[in-house]
Amino acid sequence: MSNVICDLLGIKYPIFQGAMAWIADASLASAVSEAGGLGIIAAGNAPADIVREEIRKCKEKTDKPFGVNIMLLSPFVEDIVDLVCEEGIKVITTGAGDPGKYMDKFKEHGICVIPVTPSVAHAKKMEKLGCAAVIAEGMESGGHVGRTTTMALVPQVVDAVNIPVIAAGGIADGRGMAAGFMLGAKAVQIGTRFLVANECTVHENYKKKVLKAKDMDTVTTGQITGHPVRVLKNKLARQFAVVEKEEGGKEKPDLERIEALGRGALQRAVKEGDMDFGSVMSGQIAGMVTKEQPAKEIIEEIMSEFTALVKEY
Ligand code: TUI
Repeated sequence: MSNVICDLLGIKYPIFQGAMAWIADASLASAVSEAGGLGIIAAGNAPADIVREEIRKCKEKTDKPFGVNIMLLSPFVEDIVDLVCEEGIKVITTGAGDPGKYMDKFKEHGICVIPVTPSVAHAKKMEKLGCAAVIAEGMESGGHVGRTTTMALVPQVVDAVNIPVIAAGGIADGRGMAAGFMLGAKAVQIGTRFLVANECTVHENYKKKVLKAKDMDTVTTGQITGHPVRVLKNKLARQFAVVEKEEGGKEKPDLERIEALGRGALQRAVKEGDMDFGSVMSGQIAGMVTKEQPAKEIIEEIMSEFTALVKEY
């Protein structure tokens, strides 16, 4: 079966692995790429040396295409842009901003740029910049989120642009994938389900918390900073709620006090397994993620459910 995203990127299945900061490393990305999806290494806010090491490891583990996600709020963004060019990365996704400043450089290096987009206006801008496709990510996702749901965002972005759209946010099985395609997407991006892949190196406590989570267990923190982040409820999330309420009631909220709560919190959860005061980023679909499996099994299960629902894609 032919699919525009598979043809563009040279992959077997139109499934991207979500680029989870400090989590999506060479181990997970190479397993997803080996299984026929697009594995993506998350640069997050890691320095270039760490990301370079993951890129090199990934090249050793697979000869299939894989991508790198550039988180545009990273203090190391310029170094990461140089790095992906030097390393000959063929496809990058971007998150949390506008990659416009770097487009000439990406084009010079023949890199296919696929930004995450939270809105129609942003998606149109990305098309004008010469991006190959966009990932329309609904607020069901884990981590840094926009304000519109996947159900409402995807068809509006599909209608607004002429480049292919990848649906993300709240997708974890073949039904979600089929729904994305019904809305006009040509591929899907899945994060939360890959958190519990065998090859995912996130702390065991993190995996357990995702596996135990129910439908109502996520909240967004940091709303008033303009960078809301979806996480599983814990003591840190409650602290955020208290501090945000206090600061929200002031004429001049101390946003630094809120930013400070989040600083280093993702690594605390991912590396140390601190489920009380770590930031346990996860999508709303966590309640449906109930077993740890190899990435290949996850992809094959999703594809077999999807193809049974949609005979042609
Ligand atoms: O980037 C993500 N998810 C992330 S990044 C991350 S690391 C982080 N940690 C703490 C605070 C902030 C980030 C954890 N999760 N997803 C992609 C995404 N991009 N979601 C939303 C957006 C987005 C938002 C605004 C993309 C573009 C955008 O444009 C605004 C503008 O006007 O440029």
